[in-house]
Amino acid sequence: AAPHVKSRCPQYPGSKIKRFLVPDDKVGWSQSWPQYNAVSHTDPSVEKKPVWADPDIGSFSPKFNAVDDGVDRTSFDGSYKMEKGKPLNPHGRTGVTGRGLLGRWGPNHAADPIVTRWKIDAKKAKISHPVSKRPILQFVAIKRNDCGEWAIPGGMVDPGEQVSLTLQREFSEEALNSLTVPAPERAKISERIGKLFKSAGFQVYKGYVDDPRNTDNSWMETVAVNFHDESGNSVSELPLQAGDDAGQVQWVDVDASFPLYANHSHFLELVAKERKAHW
Ligand code: RP5
Ligand code: MG
Ligand code: MG
Repeated sequence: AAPHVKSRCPQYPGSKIKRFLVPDDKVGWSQSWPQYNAVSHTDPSVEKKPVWADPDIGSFSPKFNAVDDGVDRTSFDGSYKMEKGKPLNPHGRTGVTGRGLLGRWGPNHAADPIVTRWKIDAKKAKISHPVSKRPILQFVAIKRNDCGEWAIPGGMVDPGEQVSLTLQREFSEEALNSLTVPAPERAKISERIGKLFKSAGFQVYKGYVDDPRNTDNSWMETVAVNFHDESGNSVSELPLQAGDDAGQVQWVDVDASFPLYANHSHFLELVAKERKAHW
């Protein structure tokens, strides 16, 4: 696999921290590099000991590479190594040690709902791309409040939570603003999207996320699932409204040139391939 890139972004998000620069050929832990001097950083929001974060190592020794007290500390990449009691990022060096903005030591599990429909014209005919000649997919994208980048409306899996529920809950919170709409409306929303999310969906990706928050000891992993509204009459008809950690929400054309957060673009490429859509 290509070495992670966003996980080595020069400036650590939400801070003034500059990562220790890691060249491509020094990413892998198997490359000995005595001069490596990563910057230690754990964000104050994590040090405050919120419910979603682990305590500091030392006072805390969870079962790594296992499901521990409802928290999934296993990695999709297999067994990860430990160094001085801390998990080692399976994709290599990042230039930062500690947890940065992430709550968990080791893998931080998320789920990414990719909700799609076909782009149609006024007569409801599918629109094809002039160059690729393939029909254009659209997906529900949110603009993240933390960094201003467009992204899939994903979120963290709560301890003990089924991933299928995380997918639906995060979509409802970020793209339909379920946390603040009045109760009767919320019921209508959950009925409508419940049908779409109960359908099998296409599992697009399962594994490491090249997320800018990753460190040598903490990293993101996700399960990305595509829920496709083929007829355009389920979610397509719901009014989108940004909520929680999303500042904006809209249907965006699936296209290689649209920049997205972390490696979300890769997930959309896989969706486009599966649906034989334009990329
Ligand atoms: C990304 O962070 C995942 O792919 C997912 O979209 C997201 C989860 O983090 P939050 O949105 O909860 O910050 O790595
Ligand atoms: Mg969320
Ligand atoms: Mg989110």
